[in-house]
Amino acid sequence: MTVKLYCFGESGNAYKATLTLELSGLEWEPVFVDFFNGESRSPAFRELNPMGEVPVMIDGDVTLSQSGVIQDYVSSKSGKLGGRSANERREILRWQFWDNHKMSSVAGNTRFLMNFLPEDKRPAEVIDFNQARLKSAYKVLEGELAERNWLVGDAITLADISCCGYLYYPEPFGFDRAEWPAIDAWLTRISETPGWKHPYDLMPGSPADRA
Ligand SMILES: N[C@@H](CCC(=O)N[C@@H](CS)C(=O)NCC(=O)O)C(=O)O
Repeated sequence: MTVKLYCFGESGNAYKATLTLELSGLEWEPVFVDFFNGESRSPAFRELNPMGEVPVMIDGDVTLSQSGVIQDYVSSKSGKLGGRSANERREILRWQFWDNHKMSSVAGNTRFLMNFLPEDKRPAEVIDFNQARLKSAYKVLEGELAERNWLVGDAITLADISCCGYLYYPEPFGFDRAEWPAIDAWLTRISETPGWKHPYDLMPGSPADRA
């Protein structure tokens, strides 16, 4: 059965789920959510996910939200990307929680404020505050990746896919690859994984559609 993944191209959280699906080899298809016209706030979408968030996955009678949980489901089902031991699995979870809390949520909000809000509504102080928080997160990531090729173990895992969720997007949000050499090399390594795709090539919808 084909897994359905509710997503839109601009969503780094959906990218984590779709890239995991793509690299896992499971059969899947995207279902476009018209986020910028309010679809994720509609009653129909809230039926699907009362949290009102993208991504959502449906596989037969299993419906899941939260990118990390979808990643975990896909990894369990495919036997891929989930680490080689219980210890590695816990390490992956550490990175997923850290990413969701300290990096992706701040990156996603900052990118939204800087690019998708009308210019006269962009709150400069909030953006500055968020960018300082992000810099601390990049420092953590840079420090770890200066020591090794992958966040957990010796191969790409869900941890890498979670943490890279926002880092390939071209819209500015306070991340410049050139300033972070270990992160830069790691992003290149991930993008050289067979089957890798850029978010705008993997999911429907991009800023170009709304230009
Ligand atoms: N922790 C969640 C975050 C999901 C999330 O914030 N998704 C955004 C799109 S990238 C969303 O749907 N936001 C709607 C809202 O916050 O109202 C995950 O990893 O799936």
